[in-house]
Amino acid sequence: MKKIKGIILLLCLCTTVAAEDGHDLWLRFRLIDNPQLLATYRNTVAGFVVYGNSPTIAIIKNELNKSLSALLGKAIKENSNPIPSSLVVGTPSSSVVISSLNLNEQLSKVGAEGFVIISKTTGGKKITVIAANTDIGALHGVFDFLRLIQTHQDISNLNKISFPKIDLRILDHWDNLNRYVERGYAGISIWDWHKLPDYIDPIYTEYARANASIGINGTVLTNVNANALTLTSQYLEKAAALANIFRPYGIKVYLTARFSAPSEIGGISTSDPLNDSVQTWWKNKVQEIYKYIPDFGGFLVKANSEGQPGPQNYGRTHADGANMLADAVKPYHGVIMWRAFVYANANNEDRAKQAYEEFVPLDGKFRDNVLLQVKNGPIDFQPREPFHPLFGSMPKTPMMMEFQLTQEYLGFATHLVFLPVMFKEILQSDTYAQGKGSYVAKVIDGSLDHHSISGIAGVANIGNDINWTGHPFGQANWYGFGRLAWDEDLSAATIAEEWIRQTFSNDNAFVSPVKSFMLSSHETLVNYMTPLGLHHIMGNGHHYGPSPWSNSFARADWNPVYFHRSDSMGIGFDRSATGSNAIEQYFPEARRAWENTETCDEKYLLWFHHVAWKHKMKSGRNLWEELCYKYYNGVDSARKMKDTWVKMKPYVDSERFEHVLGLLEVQVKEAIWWRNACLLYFQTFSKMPIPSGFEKPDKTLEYYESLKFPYAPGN
Ligand code: GCW
Repeated sequence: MKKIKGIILLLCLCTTVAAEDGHDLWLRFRLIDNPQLLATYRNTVAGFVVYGNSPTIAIIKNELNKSLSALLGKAIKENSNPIPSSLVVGTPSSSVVISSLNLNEQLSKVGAEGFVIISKTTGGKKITVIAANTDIGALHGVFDFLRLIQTHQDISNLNKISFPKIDLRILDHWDNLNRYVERGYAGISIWDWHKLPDYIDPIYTEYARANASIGINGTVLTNVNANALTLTSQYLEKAAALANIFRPYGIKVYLTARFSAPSEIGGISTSDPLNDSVQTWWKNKVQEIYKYIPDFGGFLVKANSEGQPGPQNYGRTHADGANMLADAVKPYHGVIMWRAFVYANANNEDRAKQAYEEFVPLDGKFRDNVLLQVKNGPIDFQPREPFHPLFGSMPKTPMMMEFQLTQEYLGFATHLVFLPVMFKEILQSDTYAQGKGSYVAKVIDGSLDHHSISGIAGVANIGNDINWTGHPFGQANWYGFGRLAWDEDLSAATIAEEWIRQTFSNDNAFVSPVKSFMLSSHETLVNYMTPLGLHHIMGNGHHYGPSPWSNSFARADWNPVYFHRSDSMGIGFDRSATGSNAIEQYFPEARRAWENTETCDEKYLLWFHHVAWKHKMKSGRNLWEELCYKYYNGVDSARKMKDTWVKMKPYVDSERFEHVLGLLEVQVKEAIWWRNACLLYFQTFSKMPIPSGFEKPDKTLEYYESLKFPYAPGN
């Protein structure tokens, strides 16, 4: 009996894919399951030689030994000299072998972080070389090489150079010192401040490794809604312990600076940036920080926004505030990332216009180590927004992109949405700031205005959940952000495919359908949440679920009704010349695509126009029918995504299969909720029926309006 049970167990183990909790991310390094490929890989990489001597080099050796051995199913070890079929890693200064290969021309292009991977024959031996100018560059090259193998690429004849166009590639953590993550949906913060600096959780090294593998080189540890205590020696010591872990992975630590810190923890009666004692306080504080963290990156600041203190509290400008901090970090080569997410309570102007009005007059007034960090769109990380009009409008100021990876407005960690599609939509938008081809990407990488510094940030979706991001597919957004930050020219399709192959399977029967639904997942979500340019119609405060009827905030521009403006005539926010004229903040050529209701790109129709319910759309349907069509279409696509996933069962371990399936079921349910609630509500204005053929909402508007979520996460 025992024997039979044993055989059954063995059979089960052989036929199912081993359970995985997702913790390994895209760094799973499972044995190559294609025998032919495995043989060629084994022939190409029989051993490795790594030159140099630094903590980073130690990391490289360990990574190659562990990961190559796992991928190739046999021990791949370090040799002291290149043997035939070696992988050879190093810099010209650490290795005579590398310097004799004459890679100067290639290496002159890759800077401090890039690398060259090239197949060579030297002394009659065929070798694969990963060369860089620094050990960090070599580490990036090693991860790239491992990615080639993990995604089953041909590595027999490589000739590749790769380097980032954007200097600062940063994750912003909205993590509080009590480990609560603002807008976090994947558990609590991975920074265990209480136990730091004495207990170093292994998760910190895993975090650094994962980021290094995709080229992220900075992390802002703390929330932009900042706590002055972060800057006390007690916490600096803790931040320094993290910086020590991250350093050999090429990752710098940044902190958020609470503007009123001089008064809150410095005992000064003011925090006026033009006050001498305040300036001295910051200089001393910065000096102290650099004692703890010699390669500290600098500060990220949210000032005079949503209740945060800032220079305007003292009658000063954003430039005065940023420059004071910039002067303090300048001697140490630090930077200030000053956020442009600014809109005022008292200001009656269209919220979409306020940041532009505030900052454009300050162009040219910032120190050269200040970057202005701008959200992708002018309102607030909505499922779809046109690009922010500040891009291209401040040529004298380096402008950083801020994307949000955590899905505050895109279904929390429950909805599957592959964000690189949306990121690409923004990066590829043409600002026309200097004529055709003035893409947002070129503003960000500094090439349009010839800036010497550039940056991009993603608000992290990471927490202490076993799989890091809550939703297993949330990892793709972290991965995709890093990959795009490294190379904005990568297509969303390439990134999705890389990620699927590393995270799940190289089997095309899996890769192709999953890639296809990932690529359409953003449009799917936009359709069932905010089609045709609708925005900001989610639940008040917690931002969970639909709530287009909400009008309870005293502050108009926090209320959904402010944004959709439905009435008996039509729906949408008139930002054209007849309305708030926000459209004027765009360059004429860019504006052209949107300024006329008849010709406006329908993706943004209700963003820029208040449109009559019976307005004829390009499809021939009227606006109301089109709205219904989009909402129903979104739900259908969500259902199809779930149906496709069901068919993927044979290719995925049961743990991750069931997890994703369960979440897709919630996503479909919530998509229906969004559709029904929004259409029933908008119908009270359009007074037209939901077209025949569509399933009828199964609940009433009153029911949807009665739902309350006092404990929705992340708030
Ligand atoms: O979208 C809003 C969020 C706030 C956030 C703010 C910001 C950190 O609801 O939670 O605060 O944006 O970006 O500053």
